[in-house]
Amino acid sequence: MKITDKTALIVVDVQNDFCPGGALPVSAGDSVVSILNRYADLFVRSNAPIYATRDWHPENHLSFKERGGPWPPHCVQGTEGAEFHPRLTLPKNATIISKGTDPDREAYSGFQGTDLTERLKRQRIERLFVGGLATDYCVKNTVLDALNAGFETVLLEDASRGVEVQPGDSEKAVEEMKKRGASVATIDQIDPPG
Ligand code: VGL
Ligand code: ZN
Repeated sequence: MKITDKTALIVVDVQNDFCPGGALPVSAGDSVVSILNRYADLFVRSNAPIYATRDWHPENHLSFKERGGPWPPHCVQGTEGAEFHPRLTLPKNATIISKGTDPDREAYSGFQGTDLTERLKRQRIERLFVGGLATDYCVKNTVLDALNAGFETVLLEDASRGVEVQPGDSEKAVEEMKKRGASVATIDQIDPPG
């Protein structure tokens, strides 16, 4: 698989709260960091754009338990938990997409309530490589929305981990993404740049 200037990398929600020690930890969530750094390096060397989404909730977000939602408070704007993992090395020109900022709306997908589609179309991007946290929520919804928006979409399986509220949720999510037309890749399948 080749990275061209029509390919973008979407790094999904690699934030402290989704890593061990955070408010809504994904088991071994931090294990995606070093592999995503390798993907990011390949994209930089290929002059291909990198986007990083972040869950960026107000304090009173409807997904939080005190408002009847399913989750403990997490990724509250301006807190350390909402920061990207300290070992994630994104280039300075990476585009950050904040989502879930409306207190009254859930937004698992990086496309929901953001200008991500317009930005990608403006850059003439045709294919997306998507990895991060969590496979069974934000990665899944981002991949499905990408397919709906007409992008050829590749799930980076070695760079994604799930919350697994129920065991097997990640595997189910991967099956659903594939059924809807996503392909799946690992880093050994990417052609070296140049
Ligand atoms: C996510 C649960 C709640 C995610 C975000 O990034 O997958 N999961 N908010
Ligand atoms: Zn959230």
